Amino acid sequence: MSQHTFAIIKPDAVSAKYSGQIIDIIEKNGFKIVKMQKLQFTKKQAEQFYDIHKERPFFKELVDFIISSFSIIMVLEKENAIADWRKLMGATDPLKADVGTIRKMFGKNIGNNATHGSDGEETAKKEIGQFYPELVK
Ligand code: FUP
Repeated sequence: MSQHTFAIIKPDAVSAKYSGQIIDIIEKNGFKIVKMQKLQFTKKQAEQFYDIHKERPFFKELVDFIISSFSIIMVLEKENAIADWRKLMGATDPLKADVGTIRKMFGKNIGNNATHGSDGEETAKKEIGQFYPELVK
């Protein structure tokens, strides 16, 4: 069954002009881009988006990074979209990510790791709903 996931091309990758290459990889791997928007997260949007990490030591760093510059947010559609997008991104730490994954190719370090992807069905619904409530009704 077709599934939606929430993806972000993060400020490090947008600033480095990797967006085109990353979007190309997304399309070549069979994802349909249902929604796409370039925006700069506000502090409020970032804190809501990352609220599951609010007790973790890197929370402030995470928020400061995502609000630092423009991101591209997307809703991707595909069979098994959530797991397949995470597989295509690779491990959170680009140094540990497999060859051929987006984070290996475009990520700098565990914070500046080029992309985000929802980690499960509930998270996908929450993340998509923050920006596109009409899709999760
Ligand atoms: P992922 O689901 O792969 O994005 O990874 P996590 O949910 O574990 O982490 C979310 C974000 O927090 C990562 F994209 C980067 C950041 N992070 C750190 O900055 N330091 C850490 O030790 C772990 C995660």
